[in-house]
Amino acid sequence: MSFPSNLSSAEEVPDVSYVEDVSPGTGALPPRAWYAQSDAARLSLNGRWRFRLSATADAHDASFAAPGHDTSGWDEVTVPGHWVLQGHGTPIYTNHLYPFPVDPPHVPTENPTGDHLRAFDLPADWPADGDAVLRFDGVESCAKVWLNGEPLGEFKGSRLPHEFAVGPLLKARGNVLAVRVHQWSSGSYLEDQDQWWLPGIFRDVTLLHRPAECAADFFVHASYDHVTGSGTLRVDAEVPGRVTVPELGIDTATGAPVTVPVEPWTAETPRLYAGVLASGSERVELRIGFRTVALRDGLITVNGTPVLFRGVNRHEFHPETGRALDAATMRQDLELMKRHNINAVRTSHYPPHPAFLDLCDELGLWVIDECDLETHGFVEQGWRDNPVDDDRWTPALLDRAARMVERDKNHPSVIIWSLGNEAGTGRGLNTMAEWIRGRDPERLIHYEGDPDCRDTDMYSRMYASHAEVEEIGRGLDGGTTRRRALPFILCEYAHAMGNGPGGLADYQRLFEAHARNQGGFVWEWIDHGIRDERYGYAYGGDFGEELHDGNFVCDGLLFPDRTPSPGLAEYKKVIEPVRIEGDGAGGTVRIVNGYDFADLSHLAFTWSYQLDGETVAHGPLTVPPLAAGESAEVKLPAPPDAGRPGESQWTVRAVLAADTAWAREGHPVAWGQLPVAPGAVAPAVAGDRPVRGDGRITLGPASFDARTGELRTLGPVEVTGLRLDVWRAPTDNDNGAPWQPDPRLGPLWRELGLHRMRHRLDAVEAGDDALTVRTRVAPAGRDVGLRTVYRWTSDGERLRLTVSVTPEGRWAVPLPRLGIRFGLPASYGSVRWFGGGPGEAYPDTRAASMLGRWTAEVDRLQTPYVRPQENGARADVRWAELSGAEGALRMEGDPAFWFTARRWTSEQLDAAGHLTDLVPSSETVWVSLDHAQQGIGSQSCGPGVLPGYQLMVAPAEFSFTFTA
Ligand code: IPT
Repeated sequence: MSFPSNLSSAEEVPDVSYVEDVSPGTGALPPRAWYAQSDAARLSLNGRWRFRLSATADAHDASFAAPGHDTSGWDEVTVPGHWVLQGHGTPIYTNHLYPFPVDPPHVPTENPTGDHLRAFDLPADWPADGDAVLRFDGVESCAKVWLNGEPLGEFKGSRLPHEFAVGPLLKARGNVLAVRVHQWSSGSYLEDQDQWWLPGIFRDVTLLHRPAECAADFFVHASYDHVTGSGTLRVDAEVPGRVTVPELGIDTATGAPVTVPVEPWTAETPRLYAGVLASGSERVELRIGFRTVALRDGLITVNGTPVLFRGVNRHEFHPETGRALDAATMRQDLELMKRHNINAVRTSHYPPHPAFLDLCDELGLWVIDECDLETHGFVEQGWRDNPVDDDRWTPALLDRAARMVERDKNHPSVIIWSLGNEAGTGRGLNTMAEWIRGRDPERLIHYEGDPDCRDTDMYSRMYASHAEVEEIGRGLDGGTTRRRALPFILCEYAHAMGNGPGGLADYQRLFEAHARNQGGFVWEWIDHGIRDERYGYAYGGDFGEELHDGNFVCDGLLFPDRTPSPGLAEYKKVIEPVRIEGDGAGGTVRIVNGYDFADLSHLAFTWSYQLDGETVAHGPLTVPPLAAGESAEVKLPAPPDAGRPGESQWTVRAVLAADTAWAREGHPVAWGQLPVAPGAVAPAVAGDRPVRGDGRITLGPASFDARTGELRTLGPVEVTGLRLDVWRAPTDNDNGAPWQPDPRLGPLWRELGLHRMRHRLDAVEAGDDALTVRTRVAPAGRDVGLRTVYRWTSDGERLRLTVSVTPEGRWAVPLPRLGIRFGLPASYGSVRWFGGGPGEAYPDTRAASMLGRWTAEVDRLQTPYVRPQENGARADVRWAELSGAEGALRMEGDPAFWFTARRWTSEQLDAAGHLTDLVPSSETVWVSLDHAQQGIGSQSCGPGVLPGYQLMVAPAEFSFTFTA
């Protein structure tokens, strides 16, 4: 923190009553449409600004705003940016708790306040006539602004634009813009979103020339009549002018509707027409998308067709710059979404940078634009004193609604306005909805917090269980009469915290089976881990916060650096817009076009044929350009294996036939595998006899400790610690959320002692044809146990292990995993396998796991969850080979198994709080061959693991064959 050196006694305590005033502010211009392209001059004021941080709102008077103020003791920050990410103070993470006493509208005296100063000259060609406005696109949470020493006003509403008229104050040279930003204000009570508290001028600051007859505000109405195929354009403008769309031959007055044949805009076919609004002396470029949004027969329709949302919730986040995002990052987010078959985004929980919506128009995404409003912390007091139910706050709420709608109303991608998130219920919300409906009856309204749907056009929920989604889909959920007639969406589901989310495919089936269920939005797009030297990525508590919610802020489908997590690969597969199904032996494949609008002409299809995972033939597949919703049985070629033995299958893929704005030709969109013939039954591994001698028992290629029965060597390879394993480092979803009714398995497992199982040796029996080791595996202090018998056989070359597990006692919880674990020398670092891949999979996250031959280094098998936890299993592995100094060790499963290998143990993984705590062993690679795994679910916020994916304790037997 830097304190000023020039505090003079002449300074007076400034009046900062506006900070706690519930009003939205004073002095700003009325909100209007935001647009990027106009021929009016503009000057970006982004860049380095002089900066002084004070501990309280009233530490300094306004003298700093006057030109000539001595800032020699000041620091500098980058605008857009947050000062807490630039070495001044620290971020705070809370989910819903206010990090200050709840006493609305008061805020603490300790109120970090950043004075920002920026001097600028007008460019030489700045027009001499006309006016100018100064625009702030986002400042958290309250700012007071001066230009050349003159106060312009003050405002709240962090993620909304504010403009001030500044024309008469501007000078050609030596302008001084002063902005005082307070971290806490009455506005903070309305901005209790689950995210980091990050004060600062975090979006652009721009000076805009306003020519004498400028476009001012305008509203583009562009509807589409799906019956006639025509579009109607009407641009209402505050200042009259002309609207031209050359491609459509349109040249009309503002306010006058024109109807012409057009191609409609949809998220799948984002057809935009370039137009110009010319009013007086300004020309604004328009990008017009014709589309009509309506509630029809109880469904959300666009251009007459119901849509299915395959959505995500997107917070604005960058690991270094917080909510200050550059254009490249915004585009990257959207390209990644499109490449992963995502078609919708909810701008949780505030309007995004406006340029993001331009990109949504261009690339094609359905957008729920959400207002900057959340009062979640009031839930702690049963919603008493909730600002949304207190008329004194209503002007602030209406101001926020208007700033969102006016700014974003010209985007075809925005089809739904959302009043906000988690704000309870109240008259203020009703008033917002009423105003929005009056201003823009051509879009629908969303809000999740009112189960009676008084203000909304859809019934929306978060984290409803599969069973409840099914009930809602069938219309059996009851509710108010109004609600019963409404479509349903899950505005949040599938909490993507850590490993997971599980159960996505099961949700998707329910969305596709019931028309009322119009899809959902996964929570959430990206982990909000802050880049940090000590922790790699920091989360709540890492900055010493008094109140915090730990790594609940890392719950995205992307890691903080925007690398896709396995959850995103899974989501892509589950929501793929083309289904490729069938029984491979039948000679055909069924192709279902699951798009709502597009036909399949933009895709190319291929087939390939695998024998034991290896592709032996491939070629193009001709698929008719099916219209949306249509399907066809397509003939496959004759199987190319001509009766060769082995496991065989078809893999059919749909890829982009040509480059698009978001991916190149050949980009994979959908795939399916059709099994043809199962693999051969493994031959018996028997005949050899165990031989005792010199403290060892040898059996075929292996040697064992004669006393303990432990495997010591397998051919030339040393093996350590091979034994039954039931523990996994609990995932965030295992640990569960306290508000969920399901048992929280992580804590229960620990209480039971599954992380400290003891292995009692009962017998080592060297028989005629097998070495049998009898044990009982159980935790101290409990009477439950697993009788475990290891039976080793060999044919002289290969070694086979059969593990038989018999539970004893009453097991009330599922197991984390059931399998064996052992250590190999560290050189065993390369893996080849035939099974599911290339990525991680668990019982309820395995849709994206493709059967084939894969290779990877052990280090690359790890999934870097920001808080370390169980990860990295590969599903359905028939065999795996680990290569090291002594050659390859092959492991075949009977049946197929889950394969995991890592350079630390599950216990070390469990003990780590951050990735930087994981230190690879220089001696051992730990290998887990699991017969079964507990599913993942999404109980870190939502429902737990569905019954079908639970690893219930029951007798089990499984075998592995080793060859070294
Ligand atoms: C829900 C919130 O809307 C969202 O912002 C986020 O906090 C999410 O949960 C969890 O990460 S509210 C929750 C109490 C259901």
